[in-house]
Amino acid sequence: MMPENMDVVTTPRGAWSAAGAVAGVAGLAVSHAATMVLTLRSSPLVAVAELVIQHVPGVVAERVIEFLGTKDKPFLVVVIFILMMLFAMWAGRLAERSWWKPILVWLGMGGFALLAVLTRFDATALDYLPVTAGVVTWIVVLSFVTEPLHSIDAESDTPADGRSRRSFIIRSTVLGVAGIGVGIFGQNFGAKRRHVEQTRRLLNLPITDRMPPMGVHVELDDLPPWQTPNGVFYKIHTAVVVPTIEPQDWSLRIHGLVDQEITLTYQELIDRPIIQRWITLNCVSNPVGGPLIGNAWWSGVRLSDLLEEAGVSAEADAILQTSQDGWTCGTPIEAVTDPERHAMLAIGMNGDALPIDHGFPVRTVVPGLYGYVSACKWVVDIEVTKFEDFEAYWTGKGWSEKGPVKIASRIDAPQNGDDVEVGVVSIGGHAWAQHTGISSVEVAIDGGDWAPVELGFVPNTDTWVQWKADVELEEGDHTVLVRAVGADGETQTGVERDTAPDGATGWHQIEVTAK
Ligand SMILES: Nc1nc2c(c(=O)[nH]1)N[C@H]1C(S)=C(S)[C@@H](COP(=O)(O)O)O[C@H]1N2
Ligand SMILES: [Mo]
Repeated sequence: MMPENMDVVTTPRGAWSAAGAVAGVAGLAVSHAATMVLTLRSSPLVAVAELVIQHVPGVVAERVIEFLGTKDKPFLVVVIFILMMLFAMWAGRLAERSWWKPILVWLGMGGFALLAVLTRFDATALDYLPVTAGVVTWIVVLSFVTEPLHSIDAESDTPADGRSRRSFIIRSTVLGVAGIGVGIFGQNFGAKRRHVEQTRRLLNLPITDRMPPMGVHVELDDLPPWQTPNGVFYKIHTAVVVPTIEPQDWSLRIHGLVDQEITLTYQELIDRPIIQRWITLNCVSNPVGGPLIGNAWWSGVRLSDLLEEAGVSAEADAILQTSQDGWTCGTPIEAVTDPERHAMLAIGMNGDALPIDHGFPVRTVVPGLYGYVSACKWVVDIEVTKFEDFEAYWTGKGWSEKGPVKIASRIDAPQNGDDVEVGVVSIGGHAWAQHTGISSVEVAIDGGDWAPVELGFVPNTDTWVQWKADVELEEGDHTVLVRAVGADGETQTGVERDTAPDGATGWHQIEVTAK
């Protein structure tokens, strides 16, 4: 028989260590998940192991490798993991008497991991994210799991203590399991994205790469290129975790007010005639002078052909597009049924298969309309319908139902606040009025008269155009204003309006100092 007082125990130190271990595992799992979801190369834990390998003296490393054969790296990762868990348990024990000491331990470990991650030669700007996510998880989980421990009375054993113990056990179990769950999700998602990325790279699509046409660039080195490379093309989507779709799993259904529904597989889509065009895409949320615009060589299947095959009913005035992640947009029917507009289901961007973040395997591109009403990424469903019968994602949030691109212009060089040399200064930038075209661009210095500038070549009216002006600047501060005139005779308005509900207006202005 056990004596009655056998289970009169103090808050066991083991409980504090266990809490630290739970937080430690959860944080590592979250950082691993973040690494996988962002498709970064390797987790902070692995980065730390690599840093150690780099800095261990050669002889030691050789001995270890000799001893362990090819298992040296997993072995090192396990050793680092155990070390981190010891630190985590220490942080847990510190939490008994102090709220800030454990945080110091976490920050120390995080700092070391950050060093390991950022000193890698292929570090990217995103690499700090998994470490940050891990440190935040450590801090939050530890304080949450240890909270009930604080109310356990070390001297006596009351019923309230029993409740606190139970609460502690439940919290640590739930968070431990949740942490591991997140890690497994991240692992699977990351593996999926890597797989889709591999499929994407191996695709042999009937598309071609194209150099920008002669003459599109004005002679000014500081301008961004006329063709925006995929890697720096702006990205806008509501999905936190973007869809990863294997081409063979993709299909598109065109239905609604049509004579005959069409369902297309990826293979059926790419077997159709392919059109390729230079088209500038821009976002309604782009402020005056802002960066949410890019120009690419798009390859795809003409949407008007497909809609003609489906047979659009005369009463339809819109298509409602839905992406695999449930985002929707409504596009005016005339913009997608007019063959001259070249609206397309794009499969290629700048000669490559569409990047995952830009809508792989298929997205819509409609020249002349802002992205939020037209450029559905990961598109899987097109319903021919009427505007009065639906509300799309952004129009349900106060943005205009229709979003034709407004004429606009931007100064790219010099930049606001730059110092320039006294004398002749070259100023340049971009102007656009997609599907209308730009007839001229003008600049005004220090509130003076508008003067026309030199324009680059454009292959069609759907791209932006580069412009350049050489102006004479005396010593001192100067303002530069730009405005564009459309091929339809419309002069860009100077009235300043916000991006909502249908696109910003106003002239882009910069200030420079000539020295
Ligand atoms: N599925 C989906 N497609 C989308 C969006 C989105 O949030 N989800 N955003 C739209 C918006 S607002 C713009 S401006 C363009 C941006 O396309 P990009 O990310 O390829 O530059 O995509 C459009 N297509
Ligand atoms: Mo947008």
